[in-house]
Amino acid sequence: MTAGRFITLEGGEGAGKTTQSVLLAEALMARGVPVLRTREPGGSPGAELLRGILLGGTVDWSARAETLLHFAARAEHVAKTIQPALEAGTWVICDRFFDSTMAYQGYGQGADRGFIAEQTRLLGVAPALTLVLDVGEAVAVQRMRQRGGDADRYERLDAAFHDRVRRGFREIAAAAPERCVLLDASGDIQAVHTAIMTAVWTRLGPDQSTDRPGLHQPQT
Ligand code: T5A
Repeated sequence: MTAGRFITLEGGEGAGKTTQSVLLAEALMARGVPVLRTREPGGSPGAELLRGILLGGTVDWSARAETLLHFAARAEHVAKTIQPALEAGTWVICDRFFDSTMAYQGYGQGADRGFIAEQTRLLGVAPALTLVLDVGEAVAVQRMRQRGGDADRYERLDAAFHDRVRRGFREIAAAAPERCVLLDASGDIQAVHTAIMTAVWTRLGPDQSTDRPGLHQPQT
């Protein structure tokens, strides 16, 4: 049994992560790759409980407590969902992971970034590839409007917060080029999907390693 591959999608609100994770999963499955799509916060029963607290609650958490709640949810998600899938040879596509904690709690809310980096190290699991979807504020606002629904605790924060989050993601991507690909996600859905398939093929295609399921060159 070959180990699966772990891919995360990151970026600010309305960047198109959910839309693109669905398309990526479909494209990989069409090539015969077993795929599990999941998300954070959440992705396992315990982590989904914490998601409700983090997104819907009214508590004004200290930045460090909020960081640890995200890492508690993540530890549960890794143990119950991500690790077993990878060990079974399934590719895991995750909508947000530890970079979101660095961007939102670290850059956005002012939590100690060294503390977040240490929690990240202690987690002991890292994606093989992180696709960081980048869009400007005007596009993000328009897409959020289009998506509809009630705004969660983070979506209600002001433009300056979301600007810090965006800067955070760009700096995270620049500091880890071996893992991250920063993509301009302001184009149409198909254009962004094509850029994602190119990144996945380039980073995780068959020439890059011998211990993964076959990934055939994308036609998109
Ligand atoms: N959080 C999370 C933290 O603070 N710390 C953490 O550690 C973690 C893990 C999660 C919140 O939690 C915070 C960050 C978040 O605020 P969520 O509900 O999971 O909340 O929110 P998001 O991940 O931000 O999901 P969104 O739906 O807001 O954004 P997506 O998934 O990036 O966007 P998507 O795909 O839903 O698209 C939005 C709309 O735009 C359209 C879609 O059809 C949809 O209507 N769209 C496009 N339109 C035109 N062109 C394109 N290229 C388009 N792509 C999508």
